Amino acid sequence: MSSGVEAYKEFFETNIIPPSWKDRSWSKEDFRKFHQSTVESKKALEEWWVKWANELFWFKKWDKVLDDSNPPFYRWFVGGEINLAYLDTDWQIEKGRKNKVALIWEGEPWDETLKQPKEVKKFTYYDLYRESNVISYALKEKLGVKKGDILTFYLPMIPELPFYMLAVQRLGVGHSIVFSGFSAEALAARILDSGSKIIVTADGFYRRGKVVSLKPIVEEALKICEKNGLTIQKVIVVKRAGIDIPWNSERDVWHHELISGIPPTVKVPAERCTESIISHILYTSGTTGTPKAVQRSAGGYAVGLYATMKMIFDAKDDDIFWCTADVGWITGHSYVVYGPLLVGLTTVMYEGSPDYPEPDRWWSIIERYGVTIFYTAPTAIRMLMRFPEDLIRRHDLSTLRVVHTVGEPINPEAFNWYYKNIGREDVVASSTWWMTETGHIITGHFPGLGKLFPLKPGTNGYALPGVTLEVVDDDGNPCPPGVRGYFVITSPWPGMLETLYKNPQRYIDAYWSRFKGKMYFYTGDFAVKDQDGYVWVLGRADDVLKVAGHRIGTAEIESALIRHPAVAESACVGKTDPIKGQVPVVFTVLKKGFKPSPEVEAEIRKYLRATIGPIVASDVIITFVDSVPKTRSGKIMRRLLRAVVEGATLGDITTLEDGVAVEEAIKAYEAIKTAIGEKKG
Ligand code: 6R9
Repeated sequence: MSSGVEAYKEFFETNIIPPSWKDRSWSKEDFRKFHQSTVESKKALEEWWVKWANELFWFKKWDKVLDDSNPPFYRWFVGGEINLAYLDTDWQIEKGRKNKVALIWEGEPWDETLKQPKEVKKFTYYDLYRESNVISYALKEKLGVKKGDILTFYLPMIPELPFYMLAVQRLGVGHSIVFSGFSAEALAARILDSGSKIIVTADGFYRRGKVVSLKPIVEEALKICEKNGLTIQKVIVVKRAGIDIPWNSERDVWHHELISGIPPTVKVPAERCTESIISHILYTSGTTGTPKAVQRSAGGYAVGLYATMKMIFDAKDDDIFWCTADVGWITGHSYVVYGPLLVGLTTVMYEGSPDYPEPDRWWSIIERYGVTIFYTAPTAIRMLMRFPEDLIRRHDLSTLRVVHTVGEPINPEAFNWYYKNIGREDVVASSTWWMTETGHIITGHFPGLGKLFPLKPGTNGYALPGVTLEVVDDDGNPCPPGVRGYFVITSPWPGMLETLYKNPQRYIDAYWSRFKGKMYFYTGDFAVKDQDGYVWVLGRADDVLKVAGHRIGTAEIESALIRHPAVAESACVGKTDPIKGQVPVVFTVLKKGFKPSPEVEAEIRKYLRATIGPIVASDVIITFVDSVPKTRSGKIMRRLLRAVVEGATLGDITTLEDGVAVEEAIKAYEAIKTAIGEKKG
């Protein structure tokens, strides 16, 4: 095989529906050559993605595959007209999937007598099409929503969330989904930044056997918006929990009332969306106190999702696909909703917690629907690993053939447990690396690859064909195998973010300015490549944590804490946790007049719950200190604090901080050790 282009042709011809894990025959050399060709030739890279793009339905094909004339503002499939809702419903119906189940939804409440969930709803592609058309109609005709608007969804895991997502896509309207575990303040900040005038929420939902109410949080958030000059036009409320909620009759409308009277057969034409139309924005944490909104359009995103559904998950027509992520995060956007529907699968959505009523709920779901492809997070695996394996053996998991993970590094022990107990050592399994910014999976082991590149527990495998990656040093030069460096993506890929919403400068600064003279996308992660070319992502290189799979910046926690009346100063770092991956530790200095006590601690925790949200607040470790160690120029000695919480020895830490004398580091180390020791004592 001479050129990369030929290699990709062969790969493509034999892999459009990739053969299973076991019976692949294409060679390692071809694969490597193809990869090399995409690094060396823009043409080969573009041709590869065009092959995938040609598989999709476009109202009008693109004029240009990749516009890279104004980096880093890359644009894919320029001039192409596409619609995500059309692809996910209309197009599937055209392909004969009208009566196929598109979505299986299971509510959390459990019937103890019948030993089954109390509510299961199944929606065919036609149902999905009708439900979303009715909503599109209501939004357009009753509320005047139009192309280019952005709506905020603060919804739990209920079917109306995908309905609304598809409804706005149909209109060429963007969504900004805020994870329902976020607090009123976090929600308000996101609404204010996006300028959304319409919010879609629910009265409440079920979690661990309890009703969690959402509407009061929205109410509080809207007060904050009001104070900041943003008046919300409409709050649409889905009735899920049937609980009493605060109500503003001028502003609020029940979802069922909004759509009442609209014929179920109503059809709203799908808008033709070019790369200039925002399909969604999604807030994610960075290294400052303010979250940033990743922005992308539909075309490139759809191509990336389609390709990864086929390549990584080996999607076949009869697959039942279950990604356990919350739709409020990118993993849920891409692999609960848009991706699986794009390839015509049945996607499963579960409302509640994995351990309710017992820790075998997930395994029962796999059995109940015959799930064939399962996608989850290491933190959940580590949590479920603690329970007796009998809980798994009670259920028939033999339908599973692909089981991947995402969200954080997976330790070999957890991987092996997952592969053995859930995958029965007879599946494709890997840790797929990607992020909110990439839109879709970037690395992973995939069907057809296993024979060429044997699985190694804990690795992230290879870059997806068509994606070029590197592990580099401070100057942007490749690190030799086995040497830790910064993980970068060296050329544009289709699902990439296009900018940060209303903040192009931050987009340049946060992602594209790390390596002088090189247009590399800086992921913020540390990684190593091994001798065989496998990537191992080790964790974040910046001040961003992954707490039970949830991404949160230490600066966000600090900037929330500093507003608490008792707090003079704080420094937050991550600590390794055997289940959650990481937990935040905050070194807190109290103001004069306040003394460390369990009451103050509880008060601060409550405050974090209100400002950031319950997920992070319940895991945070609060440590009171008299001062936080700083360099002479006033910077917090974060690396030292990190080392201290990880139990490093004095010898390890003296060289850690730039510009800090050894004696200073020792002094700071001892002071902080004493402070922690006293607390423990
Ligand atoms: C999809 C998602 C992104 C960060 C990323 C990295 C970590 C994700 C990983 C992984 C090791 C994997 N991460 N997948 N680390 N192995 N398979 O999680 O998006 O929430 O934006 O987080 O998650 O640190 O930079 P997001």
